Amino acid sequence: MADDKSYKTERGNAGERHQLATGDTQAMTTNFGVPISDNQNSLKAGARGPTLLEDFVLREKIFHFDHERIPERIVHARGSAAHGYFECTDPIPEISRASLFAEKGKKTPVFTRFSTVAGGAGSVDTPRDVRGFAVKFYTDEGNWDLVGNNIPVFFIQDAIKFPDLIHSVKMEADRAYPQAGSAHDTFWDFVSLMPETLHTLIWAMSDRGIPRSLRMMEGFGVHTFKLVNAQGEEQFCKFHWRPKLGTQSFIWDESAKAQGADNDFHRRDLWEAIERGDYPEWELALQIFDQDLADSLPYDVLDATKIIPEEVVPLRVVGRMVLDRNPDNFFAETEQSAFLPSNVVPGIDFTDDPLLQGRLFSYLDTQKSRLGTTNFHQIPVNAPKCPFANMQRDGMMQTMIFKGRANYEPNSLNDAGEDPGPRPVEAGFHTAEQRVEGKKLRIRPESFADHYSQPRLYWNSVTDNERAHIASAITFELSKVSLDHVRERVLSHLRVLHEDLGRRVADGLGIELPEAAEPAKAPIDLDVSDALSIQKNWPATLEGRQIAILFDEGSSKSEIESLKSAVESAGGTAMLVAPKVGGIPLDQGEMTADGQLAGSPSVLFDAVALVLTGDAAQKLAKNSAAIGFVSDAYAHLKAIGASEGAQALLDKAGVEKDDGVTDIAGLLEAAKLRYWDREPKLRDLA
Ligand code: HDE
Repeated sequence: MADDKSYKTERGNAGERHQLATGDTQAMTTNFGVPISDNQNSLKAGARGPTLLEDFVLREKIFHFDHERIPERIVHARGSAAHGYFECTDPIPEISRASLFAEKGKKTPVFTRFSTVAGGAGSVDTPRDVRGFAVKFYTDEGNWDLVGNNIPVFFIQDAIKFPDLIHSVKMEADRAYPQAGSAHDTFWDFVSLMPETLHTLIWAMSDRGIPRSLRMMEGFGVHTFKLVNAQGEEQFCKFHWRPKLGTQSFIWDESAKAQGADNDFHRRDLWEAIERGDYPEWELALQIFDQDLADSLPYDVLDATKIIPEEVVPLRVVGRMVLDRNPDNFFAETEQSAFLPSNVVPGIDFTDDPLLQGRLFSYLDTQKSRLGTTNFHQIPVNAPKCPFANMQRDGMMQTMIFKGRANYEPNSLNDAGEDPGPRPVEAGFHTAEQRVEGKKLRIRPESFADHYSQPRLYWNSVTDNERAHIASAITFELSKVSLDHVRERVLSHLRVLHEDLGRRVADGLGIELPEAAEPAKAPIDLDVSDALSIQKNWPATLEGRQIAILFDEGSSKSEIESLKSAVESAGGTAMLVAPKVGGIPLDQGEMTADGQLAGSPSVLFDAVALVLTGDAAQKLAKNSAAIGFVSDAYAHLKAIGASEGAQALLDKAGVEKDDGVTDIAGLLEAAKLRYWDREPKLRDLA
């Protein structure tokens, strides 16, 4: 066989060549700017011969590819982010001199990343987990990173326990499963040995652990921080993000099925909302209080396992965050973004919360192993948008070219007419003054000892249905635990938290309720806080909701079109679903669908409409995807609006009439809610 013959495809075996001049910005080049003439074939000795080491085009391309991945975050590896702005709506210069709070209407750019905690970067979006809620404010006095979660408390009180907590929840060390889930021995072993985890645990086991959308989650700074004004006066502060769309959640079966239907459910939802101009929005609200108030509370404000109920210290809304731009490049921006709780600006300061103090070290440190260089602050997403200058020099991947000799401070090079470089300024960051004295001790303060009162407060504050979800979630997770003594120890704590919870989980598992644990400090009953419940505060709105309209041959075109436009004018989105996506003949003309029935199950939507003729419904009553579409919508407590013809499908799916099951006209109202009362008819809850 001749070794210099090549075959010709339509475009030629060298792929498409463009008539571009060398140096044109569209010309493909190597990383060093050498124009590339052929991006299809490596350089060989003869057409079928060995590839030559000399091929710098091939070697550079493969070399770069081989090193494309960087270590994923040890926690919060899976995340999605967007750009936007913070707008101050109620300035608070008397409380904080932070520039973003200075004037009404002032806008500060932000980059916000949401994440799950336990799963790897390629894991799914909807497991039961805490969600990260990290906001980088590019203020004009430097970057402030508010690195929070969607749950206002944390599992542990002291940073020294963090590696243990995370080791226990991540996939088990020998078998490398489960991925992205807490329903396994090691996690429950750890939490049962550390009752301080109980408060966050009950939040995570509630519907807070399965948010419907990243756009429908609250966010919390978790720790108590300090705000400092220009006179140096300080107050304590807890930060809250409140979603404009209200806090909404899945129910467990739905979130588990959403995972199968769409791994990227939350990521896609965020991306698409921003692309269609439906910008997610949150209010920033502050709980501001002083030392006297802190001293009056029956818990310690430095303990990150405690909230201060809104009823005790009300929220003051100071601004809003709008996310209005998707990243241009996931890796460059979302993956390389580095959030550091140690990034504070003048006007914001830390407290002695021992969890926060540990975080101040960890986040800077982790960037070196993740991004590989101390110069990670020069990556565009991490760089401040205000000028920055100091005497730090060199290091791997240095991109800044410093001029002159001034790389130390103080210097007197200006006396010789040279540029002396940056100097510290009086208006710079001053740490809030605080008297510190005491013995060096490796202990927990006694004021951190009560681990049961606040989880009991949570249990007492939510609705009956939410309580049933909590008890069922714990029952489910413990059913996956294989070690009897671990289950028993969990139950012994749940009994102290609330006898009812312990009993319901024991019943759900079918095991005896063990002796109650002996708390270090006896719990007290705190006043119920309605703000803690999702269901008590569920917004009756179509805004942000996705409605599926299932149709088939012969469906009424006008009914579909008028429903779609009514949903959209109420701020929702409507997606057309049919057995086939191509043109489907209707009563008049034809229509294409946005999604095929088998690939668009109802878990992807908040409510469903069935615009079907009697014949179509008869046919679909024999189609498992159609039956599942309806029976899942019903089981997930969603509104179902059905045309008269759809009855055969409703019957087959076992749908019984209730407030959430209406005709098409009634759906617009019904779709604003979920039907919690339906649930006890459908499944056994603990
Ligand atoms: Fe984190 N955490 N964390 N964490 N955390 C990280 O930093 C850590 C804690 C949170 O979207 C890591 O850059 C310690 C509380 C979010 O990039 C790491 C302790 C809260 C994100 C780290 C905590 C959080 C992280 C991994 C106990 C809520 C994702 C990658 C002392 C207030 C940020 C990274 C993003 C990420 C350490 C506890 C929230 C390893 C040691 C409490 C939202 O540095």
